[in-house]
Amino acid sequence: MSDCIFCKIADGEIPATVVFEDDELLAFEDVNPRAPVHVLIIPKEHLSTMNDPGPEHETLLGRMMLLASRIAKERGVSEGGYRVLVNCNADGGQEVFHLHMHVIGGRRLGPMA
Ligand code: DGP
Repeated sequence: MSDCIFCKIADGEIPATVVFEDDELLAFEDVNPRAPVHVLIIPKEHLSTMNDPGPEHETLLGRMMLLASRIAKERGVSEGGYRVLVNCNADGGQEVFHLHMHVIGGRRLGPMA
């Protein structure tokens, strides 16, 4: 999608600190980290929100979750604990309308707001 900032990151038009990439997924450091570990996982396919995936995206979503687990292990936060979340639309606090999963850890996060 031409005006989507995360599509531009996936296309290499906007720089990001990439931590994982394959043909379907990209993971990169959040520009405004809320914790020592704050990585975003996106599908390269443009899906705007968590409302958009269909049955055909089942494997893709599963791969995103598995990648979150892998990144947490690689960053050394898996045993201490971490949070995986997806914000959806206005009430969910979504700011960038390209589906993304946050992997946040490295400090005591406390209860969900
Ligand atoms: P959300 O509220 O779930 O839509 O969070 C969007 C996140 O995306 C937010 O934590 C900041 C991050 N972000 C926004 N623009 C950029 C960018 O250009 N580069 C990177 N690396 N992260 C960005």
